[in-house]
Amino acid sequence: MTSHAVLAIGANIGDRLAALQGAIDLLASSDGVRVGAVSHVYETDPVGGPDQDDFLNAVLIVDTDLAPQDLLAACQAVEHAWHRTRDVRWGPRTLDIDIIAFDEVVSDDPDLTLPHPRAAQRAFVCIPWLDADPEAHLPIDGPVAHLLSHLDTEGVRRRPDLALVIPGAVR
Ligand code: A4P
Ligand code: MG
Repeated sequence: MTSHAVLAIGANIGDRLAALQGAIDLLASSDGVRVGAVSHVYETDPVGGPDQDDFLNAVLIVDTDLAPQDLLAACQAVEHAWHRTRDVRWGPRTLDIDIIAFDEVVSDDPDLTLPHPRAAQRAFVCIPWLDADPEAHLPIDGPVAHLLSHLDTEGVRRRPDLALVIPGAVR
């Protein structure tokens, strides 16, 4: 059975655009994962954590034959490939991949909480998600466009000079 998942990707160390594009390339080549849509790229003020550099953030829509835990494992393998270390919660990272939503699954499992518990409060997730899917909605919380109307969007700036591509897609 094919499921529909929403992934948020972010980086704030090193070559941030290369990390985001690398995430897309590696996910697209992962068994059971097809990247269907990708958002614009945004430069974003860091939210939470220590004093740190700005992030680049984007959102991907994927179709997958994997179970949620297996998709998380695939995402973590891609993070690992980018030498992601986990030193400080919410701290700087070469690449972070979060599963924002997986079909209509709702789970409070700390290893994979669905939908992502902070997605509805984060403009750096909601703005790119609407690029990739203008009809986006979160299980429980509802339409993302409505959620976004209540969020401070000042720290999220589109980078029209940067773009991400889906491997093999005709542009
Ligand atoms: N986990 C539970 N649910 C999920 C899920 N839906 N997706 C578990 C992915 N992972 C999930 O994640 C910690 C644990 O969360 C994992 O072991 C997984 O089993 P992590 O990636 O190791 O650590 P983290 O990313 O530091 O923590 P967390 O809680 O995912 O952080 P957030 O809330 O994602 O915040 N500011 C800007 N501007 N842009 C950003 O991208 N990101 C963060 C990270 C903070 N501030 C930011 C940004
Ligand atoms: Mg994370």
